[in-house]
Order: sequence, then C-alpha cells, then structure tokens
Amino acid sequence: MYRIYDLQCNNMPFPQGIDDAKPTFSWKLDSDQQDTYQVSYRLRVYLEECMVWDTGFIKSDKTFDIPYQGEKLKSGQLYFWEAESINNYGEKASSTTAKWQTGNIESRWLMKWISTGEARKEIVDCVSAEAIFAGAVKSLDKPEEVLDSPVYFRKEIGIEKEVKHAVAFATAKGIYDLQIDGQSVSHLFAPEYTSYNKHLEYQTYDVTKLLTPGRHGIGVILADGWYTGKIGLMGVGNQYGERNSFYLQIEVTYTDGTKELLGTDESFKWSYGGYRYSDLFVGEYYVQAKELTGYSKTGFDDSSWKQVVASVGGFDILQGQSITPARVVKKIVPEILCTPKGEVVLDAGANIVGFTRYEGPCEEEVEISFEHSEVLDQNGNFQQNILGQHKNQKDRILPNKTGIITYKPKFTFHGFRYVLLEGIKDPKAEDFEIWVIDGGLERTGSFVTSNEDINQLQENIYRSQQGNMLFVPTDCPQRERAGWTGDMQVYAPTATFNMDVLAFLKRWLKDMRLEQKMDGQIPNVIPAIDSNKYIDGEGQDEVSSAGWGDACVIVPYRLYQAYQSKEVLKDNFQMMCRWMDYVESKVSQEGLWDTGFHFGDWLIPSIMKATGNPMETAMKTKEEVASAMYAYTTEIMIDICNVLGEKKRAEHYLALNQKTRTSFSIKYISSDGRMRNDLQGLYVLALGMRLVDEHKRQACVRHLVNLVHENDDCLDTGFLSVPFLLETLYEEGEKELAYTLLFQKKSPSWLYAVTKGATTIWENWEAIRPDGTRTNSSYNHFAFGCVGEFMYKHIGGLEAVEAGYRKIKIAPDINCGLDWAKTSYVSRYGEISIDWDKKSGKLEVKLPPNTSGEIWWNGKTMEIGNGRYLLK
Ligand code: RAM
Repeated sequence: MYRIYDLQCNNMPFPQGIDDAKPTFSWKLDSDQQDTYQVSYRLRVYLEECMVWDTGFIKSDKTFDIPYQGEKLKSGQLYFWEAESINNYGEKASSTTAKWQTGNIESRWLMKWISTGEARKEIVDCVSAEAIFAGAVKSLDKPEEVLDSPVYFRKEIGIEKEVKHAVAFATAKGIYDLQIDGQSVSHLFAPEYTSYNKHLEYQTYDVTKLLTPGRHGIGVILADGWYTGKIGLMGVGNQYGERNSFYLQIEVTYTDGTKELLGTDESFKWSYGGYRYSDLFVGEYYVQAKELTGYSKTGFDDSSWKQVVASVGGFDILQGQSITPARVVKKIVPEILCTPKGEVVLDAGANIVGFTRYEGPCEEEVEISFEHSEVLDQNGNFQQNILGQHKNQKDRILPNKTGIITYKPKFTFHGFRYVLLEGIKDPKAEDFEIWVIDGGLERTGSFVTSNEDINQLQENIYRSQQGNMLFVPTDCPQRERAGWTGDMQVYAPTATFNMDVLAFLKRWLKDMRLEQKMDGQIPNVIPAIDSNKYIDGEGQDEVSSAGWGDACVIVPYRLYQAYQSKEVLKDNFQMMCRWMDYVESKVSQEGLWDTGFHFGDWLIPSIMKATGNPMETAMKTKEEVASAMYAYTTEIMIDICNVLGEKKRAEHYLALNQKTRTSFSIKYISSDGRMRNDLQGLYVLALGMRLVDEHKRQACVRHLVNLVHENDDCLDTGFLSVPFLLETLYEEGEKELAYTLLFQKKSPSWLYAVTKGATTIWENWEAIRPDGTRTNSSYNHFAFGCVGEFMYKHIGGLEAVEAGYRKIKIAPDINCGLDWAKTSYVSRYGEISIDWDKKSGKLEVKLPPNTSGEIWWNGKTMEIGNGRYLLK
C-alpha cells in the first residue's frame, strides 16, 4: 500500500488567513514496500468548483516546498487542494482534500483604526534588574488602583440582501475579542505577539453564516496584551506604543454579485465594562455589576457610550496570521487540597500553561480569587514563586448577586500547577476546570524507554516545550514570557524532534530580521522589549550577547538540518552575514571576542550556589564563551555558505574560524590541557566546538573528567555548554561518564528534578533544594531540556546524516544501560521508527519513502534503503 498524507500548506495543516501570493505545499509518504521512491507527483487546487491550478504529472521526487503557480489567488477565500504521487513500482496514491484560507491578498485596507484616543499608563516603580533577580520586588496588592481597563467597542450594522460570502479581517494593537450577535468569532489572544511596530498580524474569519439579512451587533473588547501590557522581566507597560486600537474590515459579497465593505470607523462607540483590568501577567479583575450584557447584540442601549477616535495608516506592516493560532488543548478537573495553613488550593496535577474556569456558587459582593503558582512550599502550603513587578498571576471576580457564576478569564493566562482559592465556601472539584493552552503545533516525536525516570524527563521536556512554544518561543511562561534568543538556540535540536516548529520559528526569525540593528546586532530578546535596557544597562550601545545573538545563525541552521529547508537559510542569510560582520568588528586581531558584556555560560550551578548571583557566571566566563561561540558560528557559516553556493564567503569564514581556533587554544588552554578558568563548561565548549589542539586534547579530556568526578559525578555546566556536555564526553571516549551524568539523581542533574516530582524542566537545577526548600525560580524553562537531543540520538538511535533526515543514521547504543527504547519521529518525508530490545537482540526500523539509512548494530554497519527492516 502506498499512501500520501499530512498535506501542508506553508508548513501548516490548515493555515487560515495567509496572504502569500505563492504559498508552498508539502505532503508525506508511506509505503509497505522497501525502497520506495516517488517518481512523479500532481497537484490540483480548487476554488469553489473551479480548478485554479493543475500541475499535471511532474517527474520529480520533491514532496515539500513546492510553490503555488496557478491563477492569481483571491482574498478571503477557502482553497482546496489534492496531491497524487506515483512511485517506482507504478503505484499511485491520492490524498484526501486539504484546504487553506487566503487573507487579504491584495492588501486593500480601507477602514480605520479605532481607539479611545487615550494613552495607557506606563507605571514603572522599579527599574533595577538586580532587585528583580534578587526577588526583592513585590507585585501591587491592589492593581486596580493603577491599571487601566479593557475597552468595549460596538456598532450595529444592517444586511439587506442574501449574503454569498463574507470575510472579516481583524487585528489590534492590544489583544481583542470580536463578537457578532453575542458570538465570539476570534482566536485566543489574537493578534498574538510579534514585533508590533514592524510586523503585526491580522486574522481572517469567515463570517458568512452570521451575516443573514437583518440587523447585527458587532462588539469588541480590547485589552492591553503585549502591546501596552506589563511585559518581560521588568514588567513595564507601553513597550510598543501608548494607545491600544482595533481594526476590522468585513468584505461582503451578495448573491446578486454586488459587494459591500463594512468595518471600523468613526461610527463605532466605546465604553468601559465588566473587566476592571486585564493584564497578561497581573491577571484579570472582573466586576460583574459593570458587565455590559448584550453589548455585542442588537438593541443594546449605548447612548451613554463615547465616540471613538478613528485613524488610518500603518497598514504596510500588516501580515496575515502566519502560524497556527493558540488553542485550548486540554481541560483538567483539578484536585482540591487543604494545606496545613488551612488554605484551599487546586492542584492541576502538572505544571501547565493556561487558566482556571469556574462554574459554581458565589455570594453577592464577596470577591472570589484564583492566584496561580508553580509550587507549594516544603510544608505543603501555597508559595508564590513568581516575584517581580506586576507579576500577580491572580484572577479575581466580584459577583453582584448570590447564585451561580460562570467565569473564565479572557485576556490573561498563567504558568502554574497550583491555584490558591479565596472567596468560595466549600468549593467542589467538579466546579473547576483548568484549561491548558498551547501553540497548536503538531507533535512529531515520541520517545519511550524501559526507564521510567527517563520517560518522565522526556514528558517534562515536552510539557515545557508545549507551554513555551506559544506565540513566540519564550524562556518561561510566567515570569518573563520573552523570546530570549539564547534559550531557543540551545534547545532548537530537541524542539525540532518534539514538534513541527518550522512555521512557528520562521515567523519568529522574521521578527529577528526586522529587529536587527543597523550595525548588525541582534537584541537578546525577540520581539525586542525596550525595558530590557534595564537589564542590558541603559545607554548601552551593545544589546547582543554571544550565544544569544548567535541564535540568528544557529536557529536557521538547525531548521535546515531538521527540515531541509533551504528557504530558511536564504531568508536569513543576509541577517547572519550582517551579524557575523558585527562580531568580526568586535573581535581582536587574534580573532578572540574579548570585548563587551555577555551572559557567558549563564547559571553555572556551583557559582550560583556560592554567590546566588547569575551575573557572576557571566563575568567569570564571558570571554572564553564569546570566543568559543565565534569559532562555532564561523564554522556553521562555512556550511551554510556551501549549501547556498556562496563560495567566497565560505572561504572568508574558514580563515576566521582557523584564526580563532588557533588563538583560543593558545590563550585559554595551557600546554598540559588545562583551561585558564577551570570550569566544566569551558572544557566542554572547547572540546565540543573542536577548539583544542590535537596534542592537548587527551589532557583536556582528562581534566574535564576529573572535574566531573570531583563534583561527585555531577554536572556543573551553564546554559551554553550544557547542550554539548554529554555528547562531548560520549565522543571523547567517555560514554560511561556521559550516562552516569544522564542517570544521575543527585543535584545538579536532570533526574534530580524528576525525583523531586518535577513535571516540567526547571531554570535552576536546584529549584527545589535537597532540604526541600522551594526557591522562587521558574519551574518551566525549556533550555536544559536540550538533553533530549542526546537521548534521541544515542538511546533512541536517531540521527540525520543528511539535512531533513533524507539519509538517516540508526545507531542505538544498547549498552546505554536500558533494556529497550522505542523512538518515532515524523520527518518531512514521513514517519521514522526505531524500536530495539536488548534481551531479544531485536532492532526494528522503518524509514519513509524517498529516504535511505545506515544501520549500526551489533558491531556491524549496513546501508539500507527505506521501508521496514527487522534485525536480530
Ligand atoms: C533570564 C531568562 C533567560 C535567559 C536570560 C539571560 O532572565 O529567563 O532564560 O536567557 O535571563
């Protein structure tokens, strides 16, 4: 059987509102025969009943990144498409029908932005990053005393004729909920988070069914979101502007062929309503008495509402939604705990991202509140682990009558496992639901072994990825939710295994390109947040750290390796070169990057333990780390240039790379293989990035091994070196030590957190100390989950030897200490699976059509085609 499945357009199963004139198509193949190759394919695209593109059968083995070349696409339409594939056995596979919806292809923007005309308050009480890092800053007890309220807009419209098709394009500076006749039509947290002043996405909704002949109410609630909300580590508002505004354009086509344009203009009115405040980090305060019941329906009395201020312009930065929208993936009925202190706390069972829904009894004027946190203290009492300015994570409801109330927040979400309840008498578990949200990315990897702790670690990695690959790749979902570039860079290979992150990271890289400074620097956080100047140091010209800015080279490269997308390299090549030129301007004659501030090997456990100050790790390691990163990125650039046929540039990077490697070894590694700075991570980087002269290498490895032993066989690596730790030991002949570290349960180690009941990856290895103390760290930081890459490669046995897993190396290490492992990964070609069992000596492999592999098993190597193979 030959099968074609998982059709994708612009790397999404069903993109809604994309406005590319030439979207790209891809599909996957499956076959029960060995050595199957596609010899030709055919694509057909339809609009309504008409075919708008038929490729005919094209002789090609291409199955992805095929651009649309049919009739000009029309705005706001649903296109259907099908693919057929013929293989080398003459079998033909036909797909089911897939679809995509176009956005405002012609970029006709004819309505107006509406707003109240008033600025939102900025409110900055603390500008000291140190004070925030030290946990010395508290959130306000009564945010309502300072925060602004979300704004309601409304208008009624009349539809006089039968509608054939109606499409709405909407967006906001802020986040919006759009309703027609009381029915919400918008996505969660639309328009999501991008580099707003350079790239703002709009959403496309098919509203044909709602616009029947007659009168209709249009209502919108507009909240601060990321645009003016209290975002980032510093929790400062107005990072992209001072005024929220909303835009709506509805294009109606009547059955008689006539058209009409409706949407936002001066005729809308505005008012405040039930939400006293609603902030992504602070939480929401809902005052029922102020609710404007029926505001989005016809007949509502808006005589006391005010006229909006309308304006035009700024349409050139609009782009159709380019990733799958956020969604609710799961609803959990929590457990109710009563703490020793007598607090009533909900337990979601795992550390998740989302919000709490309540439907149950309330009393008039008795405030109900839900405060969210990731941990209980060692005695089992509620502990708020997220400190800082405007980080309450607390939702509140003030009911205006006794009875049953139904509430879930609209414009906020939290990172939490526990919810402290107040204001509800005898709460019942079934009155609550914890709604888990995620970025709608497809799960592509699965990894299960005979070891429960490793399985839990894998689950924790996945859960942290799920909670942080939301809108943009964030460091953590509670304290900062910021697109820290270094975090994404170290985690990228693991990310591409677990989920299909291609479209998601492409969007983020677009923002990175847009945020690049004139001199080539890449801000450490993308989308850039101005209040990060309080972290970088105000007035600083340098806003890029080695290992963070380097993400502009490393992330596209990782995407290329995983997805064979040359486009990603092409799209970002100029950005990479400009960044590399910037770094080149900063390095010394010898090619060492010994200037400026860098986060270095951020958060080295021993230094953190001794000083509690993350900046110490930066200061101590920044020079070696920056130079090592430079050698590493020049090396990657050589490869990228070769892929893109940029021979001259490749030579340039080769020369730079050789110079830096030589100088690095001379300056930082003594003739007896000892690093100037005797830290595990620095050895790991030097070895892992091949910066050690051959004659010093063995000695260097010995020093690293000794350091690990001296540290009680525990790791002591920071952010940038940890992804190389196990792989370097493994490659340098220290396999056993690599596994000792992987299976280690003493702190610091990956499984230490598992033994402490972690359900996500922590920012701090000892977030829960051995004595049980819970620190106020983030318990949901995916960065250290980068160990996934090592597990999938050596325990699972999966490695791409050609970009996109076109050629696959299958080399599971059955001496890893486990009895069996099952790994599967949906590559762009289709599903790969590797299943081994030590006792029976069995290895079962399946590779998708169009790929080939090499198996390393029982000391032998064997070249294979694709299909199913069983080895004993
Ligand atoms: C922290 C972030 C992030 C890290 C930076 C340097 O505050 O959480 O993980 O990349 O600092």
